[in-house]
Amino acid sequence: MELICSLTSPYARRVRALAHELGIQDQLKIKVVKPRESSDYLWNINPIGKVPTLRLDDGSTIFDSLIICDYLIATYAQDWGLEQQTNFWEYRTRLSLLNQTSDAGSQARKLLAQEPPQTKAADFQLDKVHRSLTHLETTWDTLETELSLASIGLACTFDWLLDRFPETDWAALYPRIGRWFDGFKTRDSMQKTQIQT
Ligand SMILES: N[C@@H](CCC(=O)N[C@@H](CS)C(=O)NCC(=O)O)C(=O)O
Repeated sequence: MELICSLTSPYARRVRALAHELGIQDQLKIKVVKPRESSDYLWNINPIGKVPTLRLDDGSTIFDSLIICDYLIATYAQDWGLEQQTNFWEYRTRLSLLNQTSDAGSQARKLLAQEPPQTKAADFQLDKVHRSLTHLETTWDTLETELSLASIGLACTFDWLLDRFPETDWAALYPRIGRWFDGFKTRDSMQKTQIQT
């Protein structure tokens, strides 16, 4: 199967890191595209044109990142990451929150890149990121002991924020997440999927 992705996307990194955790990274052929440029290859198989997109060997396609991860877990390691989840809906909501935190961060970047920078609108998006990290920092009881799609998702999102907003001291603002991330980032799955800038 082929993972169509960019090497800067926190969403695609989540899939790549999960593949490492499941030990199936060699089964994913990585095809790098630039989703913001015209790409018939991507657009023909994913009308929304976003990465990551997974193309299966039978030609069918799966997107977005959470669905791709669900597919990989269901196919290769049913129940992986669920063992510590006492509340399934809380877990799924956390996954969605992490996705939307990346959405808000990415929206803020786009607004700041405009000429002139749309700082007020960007701050509105960044406030969402801060509220989300505060929520995760204060409510995620099993963060330090958990290995799940949610912890991979937080690591990928947090690392992306560190990279894209270096002027913010994220680890000082969110010390619990910062301490946890210092350990989590040494995992093979994180080391082998570092974001390329
Ligand atoms: N909800 C999607 C978000 C994916 C996403 O926004 N990917 C960005 C790259 S980081 C993209 O492809 N952007 C191109 C576009 O917006 O057209 C997922 O989880 O896969």
